[in-house]
Amino acid sequence: MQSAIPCSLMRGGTSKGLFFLANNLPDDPAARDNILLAAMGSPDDRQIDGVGGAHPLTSKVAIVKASTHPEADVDYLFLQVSVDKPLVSDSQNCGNMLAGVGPFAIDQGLIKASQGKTKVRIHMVNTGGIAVAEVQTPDGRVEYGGAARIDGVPGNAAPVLLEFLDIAGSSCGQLLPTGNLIDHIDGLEVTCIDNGMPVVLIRAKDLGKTGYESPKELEDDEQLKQVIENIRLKLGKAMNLGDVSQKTVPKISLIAEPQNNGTITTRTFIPHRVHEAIGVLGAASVATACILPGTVTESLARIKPDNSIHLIDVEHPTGFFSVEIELDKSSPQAEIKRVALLRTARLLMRGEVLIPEDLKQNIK
Ligand code: NQM
Repeated sequence: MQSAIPCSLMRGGTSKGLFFLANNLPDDPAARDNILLAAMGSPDDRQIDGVGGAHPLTSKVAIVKASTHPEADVDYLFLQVSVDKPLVSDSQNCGNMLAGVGPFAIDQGLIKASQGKTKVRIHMVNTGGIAVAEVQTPDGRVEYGGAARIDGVPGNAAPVLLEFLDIAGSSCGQLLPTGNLIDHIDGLEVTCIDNGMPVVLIRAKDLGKTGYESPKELEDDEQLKQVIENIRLKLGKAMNLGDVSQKTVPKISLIAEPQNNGTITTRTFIPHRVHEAIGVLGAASVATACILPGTVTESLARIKPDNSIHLIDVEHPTGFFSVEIELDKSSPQAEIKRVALLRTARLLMRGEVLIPEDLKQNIK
């Protein structure tokens, strides 16, 4: 006999993973993590004995519950389940899985849907900010089908609009975690930024790359990966993230001039594999660096004439990620007022994940 835990398998943006109601998992993090490792089939390169997809982008978990936060409807805890190590990390948020949280909360009856569209206010437990997701709910139920398209996902689906009001410094305490627009490390100029996700931007050409390589080409370059990991470990401390050797932040984005009329091109290490696209909050951080004068993006990014709302098209290996950033021009430093973007999500399967007998004592 195995133990059965109710959950849903969902695509959120360009990621995929299991969504659980918190009361179906143990409260104790160690017991919970053992169950999640078993559910995903980690550690194993192929995750053959679990439902994980053998890549960090498909080895993700969202845990959702009704919120006690005064400004939120639900709490969302994101957990990254390592593919090849017995490790579950809450050190980062995930804006792609976030796209599935509103639909999941409505499907599970945590929130009552309105007629037409339903706004779900989500407390992002990992970083503490609030996101508002607008979910399509004609007839008072989640509609997954629709005409919206996002790069990195075939076909189309119902739009899920995501809006963030307070994500600057989400993990590092401030937008520019080192206090500088440019830092010098190992002979390179970099920009460290956290507008929802801690990211280090490096000009690809400074690392001997074009910035237009495929993820596989970059992943096959062992020397490059070592250089990037050394920089990441050093900058983790400088960005107030402490020892990041077991953490999945900061991300490293190699940047280059846009190739397809966008604002900038990116190739993003997350941090040991290269993203097939770019993370949601990762894109928000890169886009923000593009509108700050004096960062390493300055000679590369093509920014349209200045106004209070910037639409930044972040190019990535499988297309574009468009991020809208509204600045508060009345504040002396033109503070970021709002970040908005489009995602889609889809419920793929609903049921129970089965956990081996020896973990049974940990299951509620
Ligand atoms: O940056 C991958 C993803 C992510 C994270 C990663 C994300 C985000 O695409 O908000 O969505 O950078 O680890 O799921």
